[in-house]
Amino acid sequence: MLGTTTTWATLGAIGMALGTLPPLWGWRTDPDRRTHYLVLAGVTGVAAVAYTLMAFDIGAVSASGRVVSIPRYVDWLITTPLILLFLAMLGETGRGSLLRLIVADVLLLVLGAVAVVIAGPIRWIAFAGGVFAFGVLVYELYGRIPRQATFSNERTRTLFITLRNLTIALWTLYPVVWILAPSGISLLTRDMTMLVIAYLDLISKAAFVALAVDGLATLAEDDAVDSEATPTAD
Ligand code: RET
Repeated sequence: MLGTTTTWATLGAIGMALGTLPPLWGWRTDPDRRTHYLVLAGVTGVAAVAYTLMAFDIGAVSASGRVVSIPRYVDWLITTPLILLFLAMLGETGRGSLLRLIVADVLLLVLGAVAVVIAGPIRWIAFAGGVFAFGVLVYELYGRIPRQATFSNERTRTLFITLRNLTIALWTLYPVVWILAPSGISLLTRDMTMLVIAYLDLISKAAFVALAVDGLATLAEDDAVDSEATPTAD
């Protein structure tokens, strides 16, 4: 059984479940940043459920001779907006930019899923549309948000930049894997694709969440030092 889709999905489920523990701990201990921690727990928590379903091969649909995993795309549709929401919360850039990010994100995922299931060359047009939407998302994260952001302090800005760079670097690999996988030119088998995507998902979710929790904990320590230094200030 080693090396099959089931094995990688099971390992993914375990990794995501473990990755949910640090934000739950933060949620209990830091009442000032409960929403931040809840968003982070959602990222890995939802993925843990999706990977459990995939480990049991639930929700795999065949179309045009290819398999699209419904739990995978539903997971992405819920959790990638949560990742973007967390980044937008750090920058406090307002609703407009969050909306642009989420519309671009949902669009690229829907186009990617459509491109898996439809037949003929038109699927490559859907894929190209997805890549274009990804370009809009990158522009927003690299260009606009850093210009408009009102970071509450330097540490928050650094945390944003670290997490944003990790996100863009890893997300860029997904369309590359899409092309190499059975969805594209079939250079990778279905098992290998599951391994590579599980690995990418673990870094872009569990590692993102771990770094974010660490960053939030440092911000909480700073708050504590500040209030000790100026006990009368609110
Ligand atoms: C697709 C194909 C269409 C073009 C593009 C894609 C990008 C997908 C991305 C997925 C990110 C998923 C993450 C999951 C975390 O667990 C849909 C493959 C651009 C960026 C971060």
